[in-house]
Amino acid sequence: MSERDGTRPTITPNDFDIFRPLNWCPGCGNYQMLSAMKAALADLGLAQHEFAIVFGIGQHGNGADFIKVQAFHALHGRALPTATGLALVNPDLRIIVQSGDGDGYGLGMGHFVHSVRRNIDIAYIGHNNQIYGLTTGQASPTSNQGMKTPSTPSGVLEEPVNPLGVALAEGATFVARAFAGDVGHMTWLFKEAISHRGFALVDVFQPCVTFNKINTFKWYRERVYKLEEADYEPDDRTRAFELAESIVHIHNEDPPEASRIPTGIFYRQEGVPTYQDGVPQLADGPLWKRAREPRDVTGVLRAFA
Ligand SMILES: Cc1ncc(C[n+]2csc(CCOP(=O)(O)OP(=O)(O)O)c2C)c(N)n1
Ligand code: SF4
Repeated sequence: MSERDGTRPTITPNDFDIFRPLNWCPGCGNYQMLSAMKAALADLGLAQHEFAIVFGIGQHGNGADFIKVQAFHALHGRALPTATGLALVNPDLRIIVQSGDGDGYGLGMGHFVHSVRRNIDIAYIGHNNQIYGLTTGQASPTSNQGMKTPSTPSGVLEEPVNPLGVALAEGATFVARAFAGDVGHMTWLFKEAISHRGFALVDVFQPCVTFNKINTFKWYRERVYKLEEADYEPDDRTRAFELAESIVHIHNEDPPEASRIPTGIFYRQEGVPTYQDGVPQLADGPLWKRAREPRDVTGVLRAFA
């Protein structure tokens, strides 16, 4: 079977395997996220040349070495600008970004805000372990208020960043949250986000079993519930914002019944033009297809000699 004769090859999650040792700690939530991504890509039937994944810097970013796809490991906090470049050169590619809470909502927060308001066609997967994993456990922008870490020995002073609220405020057209302990649900959300036209956020609570001893699998499991099972329709931005806002004020010591965490699709809006749709330079097709003739740039170079 081949795409040339009109059929598509069957793709399985194992097609994305790389046979090299993974260096995440045993039990890290990143493993489930990797499995869910492979399952989502296989279910979508995307051939490897049809998409690319850009990773940030952090434990999550090591995923670039653990999945057989066109993967890029961007500078710290710069996964989105790198992905935006790819998306503009080849709008036919499906672009996925995987970034950590420190990488994406700290150093990369400016890029996050502007990518959302552009509605650039990118699926953004946040590895939100509420801690800096790679640099051994400092507080991150999403660490809960009061949390004691090596960088905040008397407790985090400020309220955490609200990635879903920021995305909604900036006009995001797909906003969702997943829990790494539920691979089936997470796979479905990844598929929905990758299929969505426009900026799609899936913020994933991904336990760091080594440096975050508070927001553990057990801690999340006692609190998460699914919006699809709670008679919730993701079509009202104000309601979605209220829901996103309710989670920010959770304190780690709050009992499970007082700190319910919704997962699923908070908000979805179809049919909004993407950034790529409006870029005049793309009106005649992808840039890479038009750059066929070698160009003489010696004159330009001479100007800088
Ligand atoms: C410009 C710059 N500043 C700081 C660092 C150090 N650094 C590397 S990863 C990281 C935090 C990663 O945290 P997060 O994004 O939450 O990823 P995780 O490791 O938890 O997956 C930091 C501060 C760096 N590599 N580059
Ligand atoms: S330090 Fe935390 S985020 Fe990094 S691999 Fe270990 S468990 Fe995962």
